[in-house]
Amino acid sequence: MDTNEPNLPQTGENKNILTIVTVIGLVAIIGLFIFRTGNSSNPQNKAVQNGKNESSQTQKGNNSPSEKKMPANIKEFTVKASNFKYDVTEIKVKKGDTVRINFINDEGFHDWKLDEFNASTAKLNAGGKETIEFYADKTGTFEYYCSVGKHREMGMVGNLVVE
Ligand SMILES: [Cu+2]
Repeated sequence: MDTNEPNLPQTGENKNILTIVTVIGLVAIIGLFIFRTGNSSNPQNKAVQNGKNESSQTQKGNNSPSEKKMPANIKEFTVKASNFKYDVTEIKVKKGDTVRINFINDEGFHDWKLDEFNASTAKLNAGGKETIEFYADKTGTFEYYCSVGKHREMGMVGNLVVE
């Protein structure tokens, strides 16, 4: 209805509009003030919320790139080497496990190597230790072995079974 007569030069009406605009402006300013005060009176809530947001973001950051590799399923084994064998010759895990090998060389010069998973320790002297980890992403039976000299042919081997 007002839009039908927008150019009416009635100063009275213009004044009314000005008043209304002023009142709306004041209400908006007061509302903004109350809103701000309300927020700043709860700094703890804000901090907690921020903390929550940050922690959930960090968790997301950890989860998304390696969701399958989450360390929920770390299977840990200690394998000792001597001349010319391992004390553990069968390791069984499930597909999706992260396998951790604590390799200890008790005697001689040996390593622990598993080609299919690109896993290997350094060649260690007696008394040497090394821990390696790899992700068992496929099922099957895979032979781990010592790559020093002819140790593999001499029977310095074992099997990783991924079910
Ligand atoms: Cu060896």
